[in-house]
Formats: sequence, C-alpha cells, structure tokens
Amino acid sequence: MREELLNMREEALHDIEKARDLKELNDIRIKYLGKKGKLTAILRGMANLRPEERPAIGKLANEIKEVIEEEFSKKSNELKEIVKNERLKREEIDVTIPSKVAIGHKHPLTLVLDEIKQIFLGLGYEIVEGPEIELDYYNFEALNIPKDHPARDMQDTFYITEDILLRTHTSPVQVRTMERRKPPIKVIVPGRVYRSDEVDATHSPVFHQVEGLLVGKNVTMADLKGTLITFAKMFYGEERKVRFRPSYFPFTEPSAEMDISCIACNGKGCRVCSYTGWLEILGCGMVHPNVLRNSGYDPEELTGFAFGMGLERIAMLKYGISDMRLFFENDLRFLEQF
Ligand code: 2NL
Repeated sequence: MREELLNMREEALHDIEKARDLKELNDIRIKYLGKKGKLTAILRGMANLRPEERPAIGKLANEIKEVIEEEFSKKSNELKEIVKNERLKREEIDVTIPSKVAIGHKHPLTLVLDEIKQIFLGLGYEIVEGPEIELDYYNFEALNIPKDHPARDMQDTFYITEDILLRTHTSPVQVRTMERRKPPIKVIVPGRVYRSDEVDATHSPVFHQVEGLLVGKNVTMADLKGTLITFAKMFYGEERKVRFRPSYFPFTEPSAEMDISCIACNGKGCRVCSYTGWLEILGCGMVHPNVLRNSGYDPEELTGFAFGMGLERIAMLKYGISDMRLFFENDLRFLEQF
C-alpha cells in the first residue's frame, strides 16, 4: 500500500507538471483528490491493513495529499500568470504611438483677412464690426443714397421690412462709428454683406468686404494714395505697380478705383487681367461732404478718405482661384490647399 501511495504521488506530480491549462489542471485534481479520486480509492483499502500499520500509512497519505495540493496550487498560479501575461500582451496600448488626428486650419478667406488686418493694425487702424441686419437709413440714406437712387433697386437688396434690410456693404458700421465718436477716426471694418445676386463664378448673395475710413483735420487725397499704395505693396509685393482711375461712388467725391499690375503676367497682358495688364483691387475716395454732415461732422472743418474691397476677389487673385463658389462649398480637397 505504501508502494501504491508513492507511485500515485509520482504519477500525480507528473500529471500536474504536464498540465497545459487550468481546465486540464482541475481535471487532474479531481482525478487524484476528488471523491471518486485515486487517493480516496487507496485510502479505502486501509480497512484491510493491520491496525499497527494504519498510523504510518495514514500519515504518509496525508503528506502526499498535502504535497499534491501544494504542487497543484503552484501550477495553478503559474498558469494564471501565463493567461494574465498573454492577455496583457494582447491588449497592450502604446500611448507613445503618434495618433493621426486631423488638425484643422484657417479658411482661405480668414487667412487673407488676417493678413489685411495685420497690415492696417500696423498703420495704426482699429478693427470695428457691426450688425448685418441694418436700418435703411445707415445702409443708404446716411451714405448719400436717397430713396430714388439706382443703387437702391429692390433687386440688389434683401429687405426685411420697408426700413430694415441685410446690409449691402459694411459702410453703415463706419457711419455708426462716426456718430458715436469724435475724430480722428481710423478704422477698418471687415464683415459679411448681402446682395440679391444669382450665384455664379464671380457672384454670391453673401460675400465679404473690408472697408476702411480715416477722418481728421487736413486729410487729403495724398493721404489716401500714400495709405493704399503702402497697403498694396505690403500685401501684393514691393515690385507691384499701382494706378488710380477716376470712378464714381455716391458716398465719396472724388472717387477712384485702384489697380495693381497683373500678378499673373506682371503687366504684359494675359487672360487673368483680360489683356489689360492691370487688376482692379479696390474702390476708394474722399468722404462725401453729405456723409460727413449726416454723421454730425462739419465738412469745412474735417475731411476723410474711405475705401472698400471684396475679400473673395482679393483671395481669388492672391491664390489664383477662378470660381467664388469654392469658398462656400467647404470641400476639403479645396480647403486643404491653403
Ligand atoms: C468697393 C468700393 C468703397 C467706401 C467703399 C465709404 C464709407 C463711408 C464713407 C465713404 Cl462711411 N465711403 N466706403 C468708399 C469708396 C469705395 O467700396 O468696390 N467695394 C467693394
């Protein structure tokens, strides 16, 4: 019986050693230590032993049981450790791997506006904004555009009521600024403006303007020219030629259009400049005496100049974009190029 016990011990330890997973190990435990297990079976045979042999065999059986249990528990911990390590390996996350989060960037119109703002801030201008829903008075009347003026054609404007409309330019903000403050005034006014236009490559019912206004004592056309030539060269490059052509706006007198030598052909003439060598980039003029009077200023005492440009047009010329609709479609293939 002693022999039997020792053999079983060897067999059990060997089986435990070979177990490959917890399920197998548990089956081995049942095989040896379970109610119907081998150890139990051997111990049943104790009844046939002589009484004086029983204590020694009983002691050995208990020792063997303990050894098997100890080995079983060691092996069980080993297998659990292996399972845990495999799982850790499988679920490993390397937090140092660079993630491919797409970082957004500025819209081309914002890029161009930022650059324009920076130039005028450098020249001592202040940036002012105002309402997109305006009174007829500020959008037209105060700007020397009376009720019967052709620029007031209903087709060119979105009216909300008789007196309230979507602004067609940012000039009403300048009028409001003049009303509120004493000169000198030196502001640029960027913003969204509205016209009742059909969408095409060069028109949109919503677009953006940057206007500027300077009012003070002894302000002349020379100040206007100096300022706008400086702007054109800072924005488009020192080598650009600049010219002023006479024009008409109801709110300025005299009025002019400013051109730069074509950035595509350098003035030789090409499709971009319609073979003229020049690109029109803004309108400007000396503030009309009626506009100064409407804002509470005495035109005998104060004068000023003003200018306005379309942001979309400026951006199209700068980046060589041929269709204005691209700015508003938000197609990433377009936006990601800037
Ligand atoms: C253009 C031309 C212009 C102005 C805007 C202005 C504003 C006040 C008084 C006088 Cl409050 N003038 N603004 C003057 C001349 C031209 O814009 O082609 N814009 C896209």
